[in-house]
Amino acid sequence: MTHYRLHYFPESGNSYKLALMLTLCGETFEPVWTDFGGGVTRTPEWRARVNEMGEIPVLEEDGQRLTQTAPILLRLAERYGRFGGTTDAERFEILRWLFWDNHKLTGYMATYRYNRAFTPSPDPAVLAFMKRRIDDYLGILDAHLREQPFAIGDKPSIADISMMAYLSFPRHEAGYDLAVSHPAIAAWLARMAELPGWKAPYDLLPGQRLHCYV
Ligand SMILES: N[C@@H](CCC(=O)N[C@@H](CS)C(=O)NCC(=O)O)C(=O)O
Repeated sequence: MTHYRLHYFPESGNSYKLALMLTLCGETFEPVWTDFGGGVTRTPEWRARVNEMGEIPVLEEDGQRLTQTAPILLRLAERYGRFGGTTDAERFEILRWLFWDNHKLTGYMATYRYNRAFTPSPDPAVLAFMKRRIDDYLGILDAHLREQPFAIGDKPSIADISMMAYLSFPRHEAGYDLAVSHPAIAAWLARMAELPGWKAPYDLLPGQRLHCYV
């Protein structure tokens, strides 16, 4: 049986992607709370010892350290035979949405939410720039989900797990009331929350939290 250790901090949606995937696959993991707010991931020691890319999350599998959620999700999907699609066409679609999520939706939403909620005086111009981008991405995702229940059709996949992560935190953090602004996304999040074993981010990622300014 694989022993998983997840290096995380509670506000990290990227960590939630892996915690949720493991949980939905019936696995447990040892939580390794990391002082992201205190800057530990910026230290040369942490980068040398844990992740040269300076990023959370890191998933240890029996001591082997893995980083980057997309390839990790693909690996877990293959290992557990869950959420990975069954045809070449589905696997292509999963990759397509995973890349889009990493580059666009998560890429901007994670930075926007962190700046907006967890830094003391964010630059309003920077926030406005990022929000314009996110509004576009949420519109794209909402339109996609008006046509189908999940990212790649009628079954949930790791593309859904990846894209939903940052949209699953309490709404005051990013400031979007998705039920009002993007109802197809809100309905999709509700469908995902019905999966057996589903848990909300702060229930899966315990420990000391960052100060929230909003
Ligand atoms: N593409 C990476 C993104 C990881 C990431 O950006 N993590 C954030 C915390 S949730 C981080 O460590 N950011 C540090 C930085 O950008 O300097 C993944 O999917 O694992």
